[in-house]
Parts: sequence; structure tokens; C-alpha cells
Amino acid sequence: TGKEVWPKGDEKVWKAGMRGVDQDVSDITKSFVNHVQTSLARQAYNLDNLGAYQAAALSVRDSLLVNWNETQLNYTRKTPKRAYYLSLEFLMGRTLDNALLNLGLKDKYRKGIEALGFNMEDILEKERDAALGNGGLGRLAACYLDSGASQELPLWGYGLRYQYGIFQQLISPEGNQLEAPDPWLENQNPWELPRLDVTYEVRFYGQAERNQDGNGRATWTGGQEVLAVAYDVMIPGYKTKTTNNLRLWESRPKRGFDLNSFNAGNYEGAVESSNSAAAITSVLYPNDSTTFGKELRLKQQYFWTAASLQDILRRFKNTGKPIAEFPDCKILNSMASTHLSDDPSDAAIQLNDTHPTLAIPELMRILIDEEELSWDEAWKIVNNTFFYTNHTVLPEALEKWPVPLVEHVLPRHMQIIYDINLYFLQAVEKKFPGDRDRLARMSLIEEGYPKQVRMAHLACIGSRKVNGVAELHSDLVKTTILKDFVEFEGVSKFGNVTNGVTPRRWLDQCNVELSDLITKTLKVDKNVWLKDLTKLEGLLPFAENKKFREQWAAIKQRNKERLAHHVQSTLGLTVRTDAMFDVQIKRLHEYKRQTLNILGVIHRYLTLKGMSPAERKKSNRKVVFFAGKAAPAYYIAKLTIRLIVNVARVINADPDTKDYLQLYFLPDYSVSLAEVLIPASDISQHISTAGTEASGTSNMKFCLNGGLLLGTVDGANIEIAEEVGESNVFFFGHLTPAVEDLRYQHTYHPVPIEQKCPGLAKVLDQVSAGLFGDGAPYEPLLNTIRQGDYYLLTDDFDSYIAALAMVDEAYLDRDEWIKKSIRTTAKMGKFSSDRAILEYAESYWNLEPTSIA
Ligand code: Z2T
Repeated sequence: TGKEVWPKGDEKVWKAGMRGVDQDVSDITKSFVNHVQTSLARQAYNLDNLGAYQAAALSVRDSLLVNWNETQLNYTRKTPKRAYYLSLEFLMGRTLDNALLNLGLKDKYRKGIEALGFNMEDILEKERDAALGNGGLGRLAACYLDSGASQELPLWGYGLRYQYGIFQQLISPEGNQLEAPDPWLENQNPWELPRLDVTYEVRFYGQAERNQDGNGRATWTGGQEVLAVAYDVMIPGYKTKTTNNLRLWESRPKRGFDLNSFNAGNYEGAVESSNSAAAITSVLYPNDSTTFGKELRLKQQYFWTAASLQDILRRFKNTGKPIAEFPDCKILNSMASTHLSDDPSDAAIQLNDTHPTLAIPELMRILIDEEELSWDEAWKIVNNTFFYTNHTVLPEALEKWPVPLVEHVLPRHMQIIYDINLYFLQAVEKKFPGDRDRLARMSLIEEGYPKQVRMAHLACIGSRKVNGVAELHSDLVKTTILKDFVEFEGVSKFGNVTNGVTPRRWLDQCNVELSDLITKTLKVDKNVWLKDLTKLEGLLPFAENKKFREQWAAIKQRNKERLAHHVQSTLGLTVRTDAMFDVQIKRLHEYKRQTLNILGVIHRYLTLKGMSPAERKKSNRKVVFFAGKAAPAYYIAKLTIRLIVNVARVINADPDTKDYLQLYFLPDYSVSLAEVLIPASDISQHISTAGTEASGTSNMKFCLNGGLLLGTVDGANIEIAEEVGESNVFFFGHLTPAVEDLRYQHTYHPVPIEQKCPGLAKVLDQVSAGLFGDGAPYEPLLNTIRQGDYYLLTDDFDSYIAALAMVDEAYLDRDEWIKKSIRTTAKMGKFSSDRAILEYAESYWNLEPTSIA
């Protein structure tokens, strides 16, 4: 009823003061000018593009807030089951353009801004990326939030508000990666809402004493207490009022400083504890696929899961709902019961990899020690609440925490983990009596010095369901790292949800012209196909239409020019646009094999050098782009960057070849750089050793934008080929089942590289010999291939070169190439993150869309 919403005064007066999204241009300019004057304290004559961006952002934020408030109120009233996405990373990129498009206000804002003497594109460029993530895992979380809101799901994200995001990458004159901090909050952030009233206390260290009465409870006291403060980020859905929330926690000292020390004259000691509290959310760890094992990272993980769970439980208690299976549970139900739902749980919590796994023992602790449930009751709730997504099967990326460290930082949780392990292993022993090896393999604790807690095992047994992120990867999860768990718990607990990407950002926003052409061609409103991406299939017949092909190709050409312009203005380099654009952009990692790509480029260069000028004239012109960051401590990955940069220096300066081959390493890869690179690509490379890339998501983005795929039979590449047809992708290399045996051969029957792969040996020799500057620094990199070759470059090089030749060949028939490009885009419907998030909602969370009436 109206009274609940507007408890004070006249409802009409309230409503008249509210800014909805149906604004006209004059409302927009008024709000803009108002923010210039009163929020920014600036005036028309001294307003630069940055100021104009800020004023526009503040104005858009007002609109978002209206929808956000309405959405949250609606959830509070309807008390639907909610889902929570716990992720240590949210790689959001820029917000203004996305918000304008989702609100459907971009054209009006453009008009308003132009009337005030500004240019929309210049203003959008002023926004800094929110880069609170490393790569695919963090960007996936961002796409899922977009889709969750667009599909009107009651889905919140929980993460950390790092002061510093992923480091900025600089390239030294020698070609080395240097890291600089990313102080992204320097200019105030208009997209967040500090919630200084939403705070929780989080404890570290101290003592955990088991109670005497043997009920399994314990009391945890002492140690360090810090405060978690909420910052809310609005997540607008596409063409819906639904505006969800991403809650990021900031750590603060519980009290300003320690008064006792201060009064005793120990000023440094007094601020020390407050500094250490603030340090928890200071910086994102920059490792993507290796673990780091640092105490501060463990504290980040616990701080974030503890604050999020307190918040989730408080919200749940406020609904007054009992927990369906425990109607007598005294404290959880103390708010008076309204109804019993059929669903065993009222909240679903998705664990984005094992990073939030401490939520499992933490919820046990709360339910047992604070809510006084029995162990079995608590475990049942935990088991109904959590869902775990695995993102890698690489052994070095599986999280393990030393037992002594966990014992020190989280003494009560270590007890609970031991208890979980005890009950669990008892059950395993019952099912497989006397199988000691199995018990050792499955234990939550890995023996050794020190003992370690295996987080993937804990996440698996504590969750209702476990999933991988592409078909092949999910099969590998079941047959390798969690094989024993499938045998013990049954295969139905293990599933697959193939990743997806949001077509709003990754087509409509980054490739405006293509989006417009698609809308015109499909003859449906753009909101229709952007929310049901399978509609793209309607483009298929137009592959046969010459005029359409010309329009399609012209857009690709203009996107290349836009990229060339970007490189010119940021790096001062001139990129030729009458060439095929070949792109590999992703984190630097041996398994992703950027090294294979650069060695292929050198091979191409040497081949071109060996040709007569007349022969050369017949070859395909190509520009190769790389971008990506290496983990700061990843020596081999950094050497790969150095090699790429120095090869580029030589190739681009060689008058014999520079018309046929150019090479660029674009520094400081980011979401906003991807938005310029992806629409410009003719071909992109996804060439991981088979079985190592869980899914990949940029492969989907390139194909959505009509770029063809050159890749191995790995991750989501396989499903992309299934959709678009094998004739429209370029596959090469050994398949997953061969990998294990090949590695065995490398170890026990090594064949010298000169014999096994002479083409590659020649390339390595040229690098060693100093063709790209002193070869000595590259020896450790080259030796990873000459010896051991764990990622199978010597096995795949020849078929890689053959695949590249097929790409050249196919590109010669430009008309056929454009047909492939159109067919590829047309068949990408499956890879919308809308499809993925709805799979989670339906098959995992039991969550229904809740629209705002
Ligand atoms: C990451 O980005 C991915 C996996 C990780 O395993 C960690 C990080 Cl930071 C712990 C990537 C996968 O490598 C990629 O294949 C996948 O597409 C992406 O996660 C999203 O699932």
C-alpha cells in the first residue's frame, strides 16, 4: 500500500519529485548543470571533459538509484528466494556507456551533452576502468551480474572494495613488464554508494575453546576485530527497471586507534592495529592461475565471506521466514514465522571458484556456536545453500592453505574443518571399507610439512552442486580432480554450465554499427534480439546477400580504423588497416601458449625474408596484436612479453617485410581496450594445450563480432565449433586424451627438438643467435621448450603452422571469408550470459524472475 512506501506527507508530492527514466532532454541538461554546480562546485567556463563525465555520471546515477530503490523495496516486500554470487573479483570495466544503454537513455544524453558543448565519445573515454579482477573469472562475474539484472533475477554480488585494482602494466625500453599501482578511486567514484550504516565486525586470531558439555560448540574470543563497511554498486538490467546490487566490503579499524597505547605515549603502536585493519582490502592479488599462500590473502577471503554471510543472514531473518526444514530452530525463527516455503533453502550462494570456501565452515560456526543448531541440522542447511563453480583443473591453481596458518588466523574454523573431515572420512570408510589410499586422496587435509587444507575438496563436499564452465572442462573435473568424489557422492551432483558473455557490452556497446545493421536486418527491435540472442540466426540467409556482405565488411574495416586510430593516439604507432587483423589478448600464461604464437610470427617473418619481392607480393598482409598482463612473479610469462616486444621492434623496422607483417604488443590490457580490439579482429587465437583452458570467454566475444577463431580443441572452442560448424573455425593440435601420453613420452623417451620439429628448432636458434637482440635473456624461455616441453609446443607447432596457412588461404577468398564471419555471428546465440545465468537459476538455485510490478 502507498502508506508503507510514503509514510510521510503527500504521496503525489513525493512522486513529482522523483526522477524516473522517462526523462526528456531538458530534464537531462538541468540535472547535468545542477550536478556541475552543486556536486562538483564548478562552472561552465572551467568544465573539462573529465568534469563533464563526472556530471553526466552523477546524473545517470540519480536515475539508477530510483530504479535501484524500487527494486530493493520490491524484494524486501515479496521476499523471493535470493541468490548471491560470491566472487573475489568483479572486472566491471567502464560503467557510464553501459548504464546509458541499459536505461535506454544514450541518445537523449548525447543530445543534451552536445547542447552543452561536449562530445559523447570524448566524455565516455574519461572514465577509468573498474579493474577489480585478473581476467576471465572476474569478467565472467561482471557479465553474470548484467544478465542477472536483465533477466530480473534477485541476484546480488558480494566482493571486496580494493583500493587498488589489477596493476597497470608498463613496458620498459628493454621490453620488460613493469607494474605500477592502479589507484582507481583517485577521482571520486560516482558508481558506488557508501553505506556507512551497514557494518559488521569480523574477528581474526584469538582462542577457540570447545565447550565442556560436549555439544560440539565452542567460543571464539580475543584476537583482532575489524569492521566491514558496505559500498553498494548499482547493476542495471537491460531495458528493465530491475537494478540489482553489488556489495563490496571495505575493511576499517574497529576503533580509530588503540587509546591505551596512545595514552601511554606509544603512538606508532596505536595506529599500527588500525593500519593492519585497513590493509585487508588494500589490493587485489594479481595471480590468475597460481596460488600465493599469503596470510593477507587468507584474511581477505575470510573478511569477505564473514561479512557477506552476516549480511545475508540478517536479511534472511528480516523476512521472518522460518527455515523450511527446521521450523523449530529457535533463533533463526524468532522473528515470527509467516510461511513455510517448499524449497529447503531461502538463499542460494554461488562460490566463484574456491576463493570463498571459508563461507562453508563460517556458516557452520554461526549456526552451531551462535544459533545453537546441532551439527547435523547445520550441515544440512550448509549443504542446501552452497554451490561451487570450478574454473581450472591445473594442479598449481588449486588452492591449498597451510594448516598452521589457518589454525593461527582462524582457530575455530580449523576445528570445524577437522570435524567436517572426520565425519566425511567416516562416511567414505563406510562405503569403501579399508581403502586407505582413497581416504588419503579424498581427505580435506593433505599430509606433508606443513599439512594443507584442500579447498576444492571442502567446497565440493559442502555444496549442493558442483559445476565446470564448459562441457570438456566439466568432464575433466569429474574424471580427474574430483573423480573420487563422483564415485562417492554420485554423478548427479556434478554438472556443467557453459560460460557466456553479455551481448549488451560485447556487441551492442562495443560495436554500435554492427548492432545497428543486425537490428535493421532482423527487423525486430534491438531489445528483442539482445535479450534472446538465438534470434541472431535470422542473419544466416543474409550471408548470401552481396549488399549485406559489403555492409558487414565495411563495418569490420571501420572497426580496424578505429583500432588503428587508438594505437596512433595512445602509442604514436601507425598500423596499416589494409591487412588481416590477427589478435591474441588474454593473461600471459604458459598454458595459453602466447609463445607458440610469437614463434609462429617469427616463422612467418623468416619465410617472408626468404621470398623474392615478387613472391612476397602474393602473400597475405597481416597485422598481429598481442595484449595481456603477466603475474608479477611469473618469470617465464614476462620473458614471453619481452620476446614479443623485441620481435616487434625488428619486424616493424624491416623494409623487406613491413608491408606484409606488422606486430604490436599493446600495453596495459583492460576491458576498455578489449572493447576496441575485439570488433576489429578478423581472426583471434585461443591456442591453449588441449585440456588446460577451462572455457575461455573472449573466444565467444570475438565470434559474436564476426571474428573467426583459430584454436585448439579445448574449452568452449569446442562448443563454438559445434554451433558455427567446423568449416567456420580453424582447429589444430593434439586432442585432450593424447596429452597425458605425449607428456609421458617427453619424460621417458625424449627426442631432440631438431629431429622432432626442425621448423621450430630453426626458429629457436634464430632467437638464440640474437636476431631480436641479445639472445641470452631468452634462454630460460627457450629451454622450457627444448627440455620437458610441458605445454607440447613441439607436438603442435607443425599443425599450428599448417592452420595459419589455411587461414591465409581462406582469407584470399574474401567473399567466402565474409560469409563465414556472418555465419559465425549468426550462430553465437548459445553464448549469451543470459542463457548461462538462467541455467544457474533454474537448475541450481531454484530461483525465479521477480519483476517490479
Ligand atoms: C581465471 O580467470 C580463470 C580460472 C581460474 O582458476 C582463475 C582465474 Cl583468475 C582458478 C579463468 C579460466 O582460465 C578460463 O578458462 C575461464 O573462461 C574463466 O576463468 C571463466 O570461467
